[in-house]
Amino acid sequence: MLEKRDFYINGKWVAPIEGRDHNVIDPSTEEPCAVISLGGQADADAAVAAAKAALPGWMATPAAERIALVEKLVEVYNARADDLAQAMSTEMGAPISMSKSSQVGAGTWHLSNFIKAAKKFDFVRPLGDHAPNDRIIYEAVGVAALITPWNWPMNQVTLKVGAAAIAGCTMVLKPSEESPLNAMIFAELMDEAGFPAGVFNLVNGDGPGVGSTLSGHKDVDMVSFTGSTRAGTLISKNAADTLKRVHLELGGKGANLIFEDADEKAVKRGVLHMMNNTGQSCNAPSRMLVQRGIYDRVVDEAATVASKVTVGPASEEGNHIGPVVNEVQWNKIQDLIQKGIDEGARLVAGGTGRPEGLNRGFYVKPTVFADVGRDMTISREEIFGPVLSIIPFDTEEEAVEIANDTVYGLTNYVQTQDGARANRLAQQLRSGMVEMNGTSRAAGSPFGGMKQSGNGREGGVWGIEDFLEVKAVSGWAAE
Ligand code: TXE
Repeated sequence: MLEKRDFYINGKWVAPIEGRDHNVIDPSTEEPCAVISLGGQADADAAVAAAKAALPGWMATPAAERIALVEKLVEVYNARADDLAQAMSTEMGAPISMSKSSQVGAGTWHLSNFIKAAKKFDFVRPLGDHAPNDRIIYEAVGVAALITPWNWPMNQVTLKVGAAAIAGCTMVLKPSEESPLNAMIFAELMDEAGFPAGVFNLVNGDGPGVGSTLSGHKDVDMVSFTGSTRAGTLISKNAADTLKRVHLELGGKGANLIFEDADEKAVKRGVLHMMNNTGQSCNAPSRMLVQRGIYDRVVDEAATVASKVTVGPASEEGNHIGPVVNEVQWNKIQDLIQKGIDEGARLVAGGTGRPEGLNRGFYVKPTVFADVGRDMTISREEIFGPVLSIIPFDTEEEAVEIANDTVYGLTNYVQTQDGARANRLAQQLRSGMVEMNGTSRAAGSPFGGMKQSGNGREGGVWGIEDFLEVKAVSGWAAE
């Protein structure tokens, strides 16, 4: 069992001031795989003080030097990719092949995109030809608290740390208490890359403890949070007293609109996308909206595809799906599947209980419901498990109305070979992202949501700008 009780503050691994032991549980086996410390207010205070002290020096560091350190980070990150993947598979249950490819790979991708965007970014620029003595200075927001979840752990950590570092912010990372181990390796990498002491700090803790201390802290200028809408609301309220900037990337209930002219792989792609990461993605296409003329065929195909998705331990190579992260999530998913049945949706694949032969571990059956009513609980709540809801529609207008009839607005998907319709829908769907016909957003594209899916954007130049203030200067002297 690993002993990982320390925090990374001011360039050193230090013992907690108020730590209490916390078992990290391997969801594939339900056994503890490490003991970490959950810190308290004093630990959060110490990390914030270090970040505050390092801020002036880091802000004054030329952008090119900050970028060079992020380049070094990519190098050391890639060299430790296997360790990162191993840690996250053990603590959050992503199958090892997937951890190595998409989970850890996402970090390399985001950091590289930030570097490209930053090299073209003018931190000081003219207002315009009409105002030769005006300048716009893009300046770090200040000390940033970065609070991350467990589902795509390195994806989320790199999106925040990479952007904050390039912008000139100093930071305190509080990773999820469910997936602290890969974040601790990441802290070693920040150290190895050579970031000055205090620029990056890591404190483990839970939401009500370290999380809420950071979001309410008077010396924290910004909170960047990814997680549940529930916690995002609490963070916003807690941050209100100090009016700090709050960036939120929250839940989703994405619709995948499948029209009669969709390409032949659309249904399989939609089901597998839903099951990816065991359904634990905020942008999962969890509502499949299907046009009536192909409805029966699509339901049959979706059920067949889902029933062929295999489930197994994270340590096994292959393209199966792993367990969900913990018992709370497992119970929540079971309750929602049961609600789907009780409220009258037609179960066509999966169901409650563990898949055959997997009696220990938080495994869920890949599940598909057909004839789902738009007001049923499974249509409205983010399930965060491998559960797909299929809903019929007749017209394009009706499809848009159903898709937009949710408190969330993160990602929607459209499957049609009619280009004019696809473009029309891209404008009508109320979400931060719309992906057509199996395409995925290119490097540097912004990630984020509307409505209760949050605010702000991560990735590329937009991600960097979220950590920057815009300062207007007049009377700039000619140089
Ligand atoms: O999330 P929490 P949970 C959704 C998904 C899932 C549900 C619950 O629907 O089923 O959330 O997951 C920290 N102040 N998403 O309970 O609690 C917490 O310590 C400050 C969507 O695991 O939001 C952790 O670091 N911080 C999502 C982080 O918030 C607080 C990813 C996430 O935990 C806090 C994960 C507080 N009061 C879950 N309370 C996505 N957008 O991808 C908790 N935290």
